[in-house]
Amino acid sequence: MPKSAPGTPNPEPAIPSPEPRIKSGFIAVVGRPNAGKSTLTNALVGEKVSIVTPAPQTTRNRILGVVNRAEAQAVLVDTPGIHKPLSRLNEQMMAFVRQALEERDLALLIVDASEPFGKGDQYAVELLREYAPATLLVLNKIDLIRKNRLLPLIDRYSKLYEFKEIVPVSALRGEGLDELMGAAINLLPEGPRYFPPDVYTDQPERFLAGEIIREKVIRHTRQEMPYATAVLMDEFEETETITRIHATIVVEKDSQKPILIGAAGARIKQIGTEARLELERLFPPKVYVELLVKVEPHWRDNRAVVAALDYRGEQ
Ligand SMILES: Nc1nc2c(ncn2[C@@H]2O[C@H](COP(=O)(O)OP(=O)(O)O)[C@@H](O)[C@H]2O)c(=O)[nH]1
Ligand SMILES: [Mg+2]
Repeated sequence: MPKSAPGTPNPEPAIPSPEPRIKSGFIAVVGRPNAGKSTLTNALVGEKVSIVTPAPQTTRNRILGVVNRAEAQAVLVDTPGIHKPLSRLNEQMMAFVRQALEERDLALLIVDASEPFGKGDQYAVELLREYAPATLLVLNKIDLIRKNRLLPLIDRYSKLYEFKEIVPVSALRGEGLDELMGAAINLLPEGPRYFPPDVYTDQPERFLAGEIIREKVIRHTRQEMPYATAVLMDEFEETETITRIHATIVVEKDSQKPILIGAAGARIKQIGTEARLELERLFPPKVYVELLVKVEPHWRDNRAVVAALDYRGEQ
């Protein structure tokens, strides 16, 4: 606050005091593929910020979801599953995980408690050790198991890392989430609100729209063509009455094109319809979706295609 010279009456009324200090910070949400990181992020935010499918490697980016409270703001950073990178796409996905771990105030290690501890879990802990953040261990999917199966897991993880707390949850059913958020906020430093209180993600609308299309593609094709698609947004035009979306679904092989298109175009039509219905909730009142399919061999190693998937790199 500016000081006035001694004896001079202050001509201005007091400057409104700054917002009271709140707890705030960035929380890296990390773990093996399919542990439930995106489901948990969405459940904590209360909005769908990150797409979810039963297929591994659904999340390819660093997805921000903001939890706003009167006394706190937690910026959750959902990340791709921790895995050994084998392609350029995978390398970029792991770079997002590392960046989230580097920039965090706190980390959540999400574990699928219904799966036995494996190599992948060991790898996830090793990565955590490299960055050594304050971390909560989140044992997810407790709806699938008996409580007594948690103890051996807790025992195992406690020996591998010094977790601040261990919180069992079911992201799907919304169990344990208040306890988790309470524990997380407790561990956050005091700080500013990084986002206005009505903002719940930093993703541009056109990127969100592309992600929703990609979710429907994966859901309809994951058995026949795992990990093989990218969605490129060719056009995203919003007017008062309609949002027009033209997107290209990129596949790797000629043989995948008919799988995606389906008999007499039935499958691509179904994907388009499901995407449109969900998109119309985000961009009311009406959305028009046109989908093209393009074969791009080895796109996962194509620098230009992979770069186009990262909206933060877009000009
Ligand atoms: N039963 C059960 N399934 C869950 C839970 N959380 C996530 N899932 C499912 O696990 C799969 C992977 O979830 P997702 O959030 O995409 O995992 P991510 O790869 O870690 O982001 C999806 O089919 C989810 O519906 C949970 O608490 N209970
Ligand atoms: Mg995910």
